[in-house]
Amino acid sequence: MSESFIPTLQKCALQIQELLKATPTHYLDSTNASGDQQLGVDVKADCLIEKELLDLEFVCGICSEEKSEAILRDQGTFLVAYDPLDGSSIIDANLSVGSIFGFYAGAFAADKLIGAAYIIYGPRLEIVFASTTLIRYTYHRGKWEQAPLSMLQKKGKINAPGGTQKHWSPSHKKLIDSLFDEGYRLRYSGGMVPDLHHILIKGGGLFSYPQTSDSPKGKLRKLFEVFPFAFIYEKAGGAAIDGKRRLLELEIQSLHESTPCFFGSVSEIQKVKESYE
Ligand code: AHM
Ligand code: MG
Repeated sequence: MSESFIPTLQKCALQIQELLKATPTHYLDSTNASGDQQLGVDVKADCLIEKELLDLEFVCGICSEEKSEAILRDQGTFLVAYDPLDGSSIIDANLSVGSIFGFYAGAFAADKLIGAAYIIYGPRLEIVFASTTLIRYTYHRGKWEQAPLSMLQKKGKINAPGGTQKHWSPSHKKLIDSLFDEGYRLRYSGGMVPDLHHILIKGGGLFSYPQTSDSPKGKLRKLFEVFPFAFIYEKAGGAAIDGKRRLLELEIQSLHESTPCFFGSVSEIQKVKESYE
C-alpha cells in the first residue's frame, strides 16, 4: 500500500532540507512544461526525488511538475506524480516551501489516487501523509515522530485567497469579501503547502485559487498540486471543489493541466458552491 512510501518521503525530506540550505536561489535559463522559469534548486530536488522513487521496485512510473513527460517502466504497481519544490517564487524571501506527492494505482487519474503527502520545509521539518488514515510526522532531535493532527472543524477562521485580485470575477470578489465581513482573517504566504498546512493545523478556513480573466483554468496543476491536497483535505473531514464539482471527480487530459480550486472546511466550501452555482 502507499504507506510503503513513508521511509522514502522521510529520506527525501532530509536531503531536500539540506539542499535548500546549501543551494543559492538563482533562476536558470530553462523553463518547465508550464512555462515557469526554473531555479537550480527546483531541478536538483526533482532529480533527487526521481532517483529515490525509481529505486523502489514497486514504482512503475513517475511524473513531476519539472518534467514534460512521465517516466514509465515495466516493473511495479504504483505511479507517483510530484511537485519537487512548490513555492519557487518565495524561496528567495526565505519563506516556507514544500514538496507534494500523489500516489496512483494504474493511471494518473483522480479516481486512481490511493494516497497523497506533502513535506513542509519550515522552522521544523514535517510530513503529512494520507491514505486510509492521516498521519503527521515531525523531525525532532534526529528522528521522525508522529505529531497530533486534528480533523478540520465544520467552519474555520482563515481566508487564503490566491490569484491576482484585479483579475478576479465580481462574484468571486464578493465571496472573498463576504468572508472578511464575517470576521475571517487573511493568511496567504504565496506557498500552497504552508498556506494549506496552516488551515489544516488551525482547524479550518478557505484556500482559493480561482479562475481569473488572465488564467481561465486557474494556476494550480491537477496532478502535482490539486489532487493530492484534495485527497488530504477530504481525509481531514474537509472538502475540495473547482467551484462546482468535487476536484477528485475531474478528468485529466494532459499531465500539466491546471484547474480552479477551493479547499476548506465544509461550511466554507458550501459557501463557494452557492456563490459559483
Ligand atoms: P510553483 O509551483 O511555481 O511554485 O507555483 C505554485 C504556487 C503555489 O504554491 C501558490 O499557492 C501559488 O503558486 C501562488 O501563486 P500567486 O503568486 O499567483 O498567488
Ligand atoms: Mg508547484
